[in-house]
Amino acid sequence: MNVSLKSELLKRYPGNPILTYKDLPFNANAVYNCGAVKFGDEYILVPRVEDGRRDNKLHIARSSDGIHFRIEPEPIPIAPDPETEIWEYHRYDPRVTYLEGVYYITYCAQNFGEIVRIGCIRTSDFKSFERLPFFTPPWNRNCALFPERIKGSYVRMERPMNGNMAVNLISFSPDLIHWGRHRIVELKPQTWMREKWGIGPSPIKTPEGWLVIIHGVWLACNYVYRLGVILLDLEEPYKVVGQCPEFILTPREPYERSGETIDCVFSNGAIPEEDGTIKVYYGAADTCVCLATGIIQELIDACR
Ligand code: M1P
Repeated sequence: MNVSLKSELLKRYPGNPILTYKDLPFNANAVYNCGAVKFGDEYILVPRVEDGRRDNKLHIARSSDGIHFRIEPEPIPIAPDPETEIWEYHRYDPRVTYLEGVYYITYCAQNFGEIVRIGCIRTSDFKSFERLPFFTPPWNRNCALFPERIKGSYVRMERPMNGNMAVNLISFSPDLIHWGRHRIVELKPQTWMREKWGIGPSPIKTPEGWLVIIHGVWLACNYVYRLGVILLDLEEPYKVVGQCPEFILTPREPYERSGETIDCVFSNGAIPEEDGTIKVYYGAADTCVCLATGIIQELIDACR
């Protein structure tokens, strides 16, 4: 039986947007898609900041309530890739994963040749950052680490691409350096995500599976980016054990429909709370940072 949701499962914070270019003390074009994590009592966002040249950098923003953030004016200092010494000039779509006592930030690294691949830095204090060698080969733009090893291996979901052709994989590693045993994520694409889809924030462990917020793209007159949710098997995470057939957030508000990219909600950061709710931070129209909240059990039930 087809059961429809009564409404989208994510509810917008009425004070959206929560971060814009006006929150920076310099000429910036936009502040959007951010990683998110709880660090002690502090909420930390890692937003994508597009400066006055439209070059993209990663910054840190801090908050005590998860709503009102103070963004640090200096970007995260990131050294060149330790093996090739390549220093990319665009860094975007950071995803933060707390793994074995360390915070890993995977991000899109794009250099002058416009080659995009995944870079990775790690930190334990959000003050100093260590860079790992390039995390993927070229042509990969969506990658998040799982927050724990599965059967002894580190795990990530990644999306290598060939133009607009993209495939989502689960890959395994013994050491966070060498990756293999790639398995395609067995998802049945829905109409609203038929062009492509990809991982959003780092997966969240629940008793019923890994809860993964995704984005999906539909081509109308333009690409329309929406959010959805799936549930992956705890032991074999390339197996989809649940999938909400409907989107859980679609561009409706003016700040989501108009901006650098029209009709776009895109999330790569979410924070589960102890009361069973989840804060989902999302970029709206590739222009500003917004907040929506949901109830974790409702998201799981919708996948079932
Ligand atoms: O412009 C929409 C999004 O496009 C890219 O996402 P994807 O590769 O998944 O289509 C990214 O540049 C993302 O930052 C952006 O919001």
